[in-house]
Amino acid sequence: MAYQQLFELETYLQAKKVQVEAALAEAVTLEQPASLRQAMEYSLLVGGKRLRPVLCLASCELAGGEPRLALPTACALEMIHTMSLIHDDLPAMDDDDLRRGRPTNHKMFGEAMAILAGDALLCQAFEMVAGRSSGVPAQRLLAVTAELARAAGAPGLVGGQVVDLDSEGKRVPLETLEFIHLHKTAALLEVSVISGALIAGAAEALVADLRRYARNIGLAFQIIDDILDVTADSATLGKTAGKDLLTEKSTYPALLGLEASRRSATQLITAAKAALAPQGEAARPLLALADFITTRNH
Ligand code: GRG
Repeated sequence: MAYQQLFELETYLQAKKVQVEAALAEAVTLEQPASLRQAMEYSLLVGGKRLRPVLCLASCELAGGEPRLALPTACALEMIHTMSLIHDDLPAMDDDDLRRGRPTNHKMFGEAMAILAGDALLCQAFEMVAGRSSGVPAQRLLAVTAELARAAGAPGLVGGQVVDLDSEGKRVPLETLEFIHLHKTAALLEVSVISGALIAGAAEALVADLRRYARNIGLAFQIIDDILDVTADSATLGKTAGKDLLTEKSTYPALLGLEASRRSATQLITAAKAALAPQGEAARPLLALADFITTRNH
């Protein structure tokens, strides 16, 4: 990527991230129980690249919408993502002590509170869309709600996580691995992109192009995540590195090797960018975000 483009992306990402962080800081309005609020905000407010909300805002903009109107949905996406990380880190699942450079939620507040803080964030996500998105036509919010529920639930993250857990300690075929990645990771990235466009009232053809873009970046994102688990250290990742090898997880690097995995990720990003070719210059932020996925180091 040219220096100028990289610089612009950093400025763009930073500006959007600041907007999202400000909205998230005000989102949890719960007063009692204070302990629950503390556990929710602990995981929601510190750290994270905020990639999903930024994708949502960028896609809303591309579709000609006002990003301000997509901000509650952007927060909802980060809430669902955060709750999935809290639950993923639990002893019953990946059993991790470190997340976003800090002790995991259950290490800080105990397992019961971590489960409940995750539950509360999931429910609040739907409230953000259905109850705090003034100015957006109800029909569009209904479509976003349905997409979000599918992406988070059994046909998305939950289903992907079930197959992921079931695959531990086994060598699964590439199709199973792709199923896991598409459900556990790509589904939420897909709805991040699609929801922004739906809020803007995008035409079906654009939604279809964005879906193709999103599925490709989603799969590439998880492949890069697998690669970083092998090549980066815990301090850079903010979570325990080398965990996949330790738990004998099937990953792209384990099945294909590092070089072939990198090639796969690059091909997917190329396909993602091709899907947005009809949008011309207006797609630049989403194209730059696609590049960011392969060049990121954490
Ligand atoms: C959603 C109802 C519901 C339940 C959750 C636990 C679970 C079911 C699913 C696990 C999903 C999971 C943890 C997938 C991994 C996705 C992934 C690559 C996360 C890392 O995302 P980054 O790098 O993290 O964007 P930051 O910290 O930057 O936000």
